[in-house]
Amino acid sequence: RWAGPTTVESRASLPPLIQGENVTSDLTSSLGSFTRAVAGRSPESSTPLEVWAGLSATIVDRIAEDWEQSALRASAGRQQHYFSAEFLMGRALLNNLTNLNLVDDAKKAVEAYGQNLSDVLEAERDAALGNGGLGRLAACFLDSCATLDLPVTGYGILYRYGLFKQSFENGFQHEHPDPWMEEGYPFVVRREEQSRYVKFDDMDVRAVPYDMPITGYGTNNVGTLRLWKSEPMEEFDYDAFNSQRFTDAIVERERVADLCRVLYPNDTTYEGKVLRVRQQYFFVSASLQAMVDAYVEKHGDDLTGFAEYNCIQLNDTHPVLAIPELMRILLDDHGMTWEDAWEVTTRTFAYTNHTTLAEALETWEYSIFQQLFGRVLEIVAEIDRRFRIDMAQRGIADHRVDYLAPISNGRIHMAWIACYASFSINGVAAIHTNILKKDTLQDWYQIWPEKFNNKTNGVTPRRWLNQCNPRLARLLDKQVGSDAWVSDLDLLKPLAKKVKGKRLINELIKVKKANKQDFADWIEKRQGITINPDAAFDVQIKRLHEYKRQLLNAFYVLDRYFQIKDDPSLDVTPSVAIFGAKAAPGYFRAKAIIKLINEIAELVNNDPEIGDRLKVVFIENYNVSPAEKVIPAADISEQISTAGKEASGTGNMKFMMNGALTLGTLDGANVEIVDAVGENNAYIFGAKEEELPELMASYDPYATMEATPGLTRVVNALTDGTLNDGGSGMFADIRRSLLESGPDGSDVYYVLGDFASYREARDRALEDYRDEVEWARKCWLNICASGRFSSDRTIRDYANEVWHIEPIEK
Ligand code: 4GP
Repeated sequence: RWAGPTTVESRASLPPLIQGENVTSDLTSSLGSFTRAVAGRSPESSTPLEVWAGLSATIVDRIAEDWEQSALRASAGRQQHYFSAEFLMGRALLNNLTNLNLVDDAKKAVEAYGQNLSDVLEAERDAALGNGGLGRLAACFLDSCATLDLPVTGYGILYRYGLFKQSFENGFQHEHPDPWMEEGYPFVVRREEQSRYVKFDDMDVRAVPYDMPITGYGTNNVGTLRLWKSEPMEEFDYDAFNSQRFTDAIVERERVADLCRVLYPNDTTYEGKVLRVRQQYFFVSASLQAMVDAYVEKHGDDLTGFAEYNCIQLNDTHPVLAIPELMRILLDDHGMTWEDAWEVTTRTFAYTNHTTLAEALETWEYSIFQQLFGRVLEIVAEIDRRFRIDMAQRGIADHRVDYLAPISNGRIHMAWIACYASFSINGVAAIHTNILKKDTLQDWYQIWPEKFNNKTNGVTPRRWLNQCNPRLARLLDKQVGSDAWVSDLDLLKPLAKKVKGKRLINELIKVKKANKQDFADWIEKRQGITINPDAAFDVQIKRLHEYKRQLLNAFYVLDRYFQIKDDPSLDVTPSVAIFGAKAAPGYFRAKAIIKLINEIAELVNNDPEIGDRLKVVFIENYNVSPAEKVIPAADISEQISTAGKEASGTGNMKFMMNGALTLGTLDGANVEIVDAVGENNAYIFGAKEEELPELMASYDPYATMEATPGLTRVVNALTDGTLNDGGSGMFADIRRSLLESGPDGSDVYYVLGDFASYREARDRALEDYRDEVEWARKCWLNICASGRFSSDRTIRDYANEVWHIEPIEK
């Protein structure tokens, strides 16, 4: 097993947050007790997973009282509630140990039983309750809220199966269920007494909350993520069971359990869509009931003041049903008038959009609402009726009103409901918010410019620097003189002036080298691939989507392969192209690109003539934990989406923080990264967002391919027998998508158009990489300029400008 140092080192110089007579011996004895209780045997003979469970329970035991107190204090004033269908949390134990500064004590405690902390930490499964971007963002946000002592609670769903596990079979992606908490998960606590009932027209279910403590760094404030689980109203039909109708007795149970079974069930079928809408309603209804009950308990049954004390952020459109549901609760359960209820509702909700792709905005068939909840549909219809009157009074043309109405063409438009009812609408990077204003949400912007604001994303420097890159963290401690930068990343800014320091830069080089060696060891053990740690690690990790253009990256690799084949003595900077990506199970072309990259890896990695000059690694089952391994080891950060398509990106920020240089288009937060670090410290290429409409109007992909040296050979390799798609026709489909005209062809993501400029920029980066010291200087400047991309900054902005909440008094 890999036992590299990146997972277990901490800075012993800091006093442990939890004071005690003797932290280590306390911890050792609790670890012994909890492990024995979990495993039913001595810690010495327990498995690493059992010791993990014991240690995790020990941590929950330690923070229990702080958690209780924090919840009490938070409920005293105005609170913020973060509604999200996804929370991509990753592992919890090391994060909590680091926040509580207990890593060293835990190491000793575990060793006292002859176990190894590294193995114990590696035994934990990722809580992958999210697909990617917006789910991981939600997880970073919770970390920042806890660290900043803000009264914020997250609400979501306790999926039994998180994001599918990915395996490669013959280079093809296969999906497998991920029963992440089947073997026990101490970081969620069932709160039976807080259960609520959620009513659908065709079934009633019990919603039982499982609360997860969210520790912050350097604070005893502990926040909460509340994940709802669906359970039947009654355990099972006893009569049916008694009369030997066993199946009947459990069918209803299973139907209810289905509700929370998987993250994003396949919604290409009608049944899948019904299930998804059911999930969405389930968690927002339960969450709102709990919030309203808490309000009534404190302030009495008059709910007109609800929005003074509560604000809800809608993480994309998935929780938008909360809008009609709050209306329903206020009207039906609390007897408010429509006007009063609408006033409360429109002062409660704020909406974050995460995509510029209009086709990604959720709409649902009217009939789904009819089937699931007639009353909610009635309320949506009334919102729609009043919306139309409201718009007519504002003099908005009929066809526009029709387009923007909550109900049109037999569908319910979730984003339009969100835009109408929310007091704040934000994008997630400056360029994205501008695109929303001028394009995706332009009508709304014209009517309500004051609702629009930008909140550029951020990532938590706790997990994404302090925890995943302890070597760099120690170097920063030394330079700052303390660990204060961990909760105030702007403290790195003045360090930029040290960029000429030879000793410092040499230390940085050493840190990166050691991280790369760790990654090389890890991937060798995990997937049996040997890579040279001195080669440039060029990394693209993110969901597989055509707009993210993994294909462009793959084409570069193939082109370089052919160049070396043409001239076997070609002197190029050795590099490793590292990929990590999952494709949505029903997204054929994304899966084709995965197969393609795996085929290219086969071709390149097994050709002795290529040697160390070029290698391709595809990290199987990419998730939060593998990201923590590869990001600290990266030299080049691939952020190469078609300009205007990536709302923000957050991986780009994690790489920057860890001293990798961005190779990217002027898209999403790349724009702000370049602004922060300067053009000379990043590699920018490709068509700009404002240029693309004109370029696309006269774009001829075929002619572009032919005019770009080497490109025809690369594209032809898809179908000329160089690469084998196993008879699936996948590679021919990719080729068609680039070269054929028509709505599904024409290279809409401009892969061929940007190829030449991408190749030039990547070549230049690899050339520059040869000058180790100059390269490291650029890395240092990136690290020092990354403060703007801490999620602490983002959360402060939300707290001050949207949520209007204050840190809780301690
Ligand atoms: C993602 C965006 O694609 C990404 O650019 C952004 O950084 C992230 O949200 C967080 O804001 N969108 C999604 C999604 O995850 O499901 O639309």
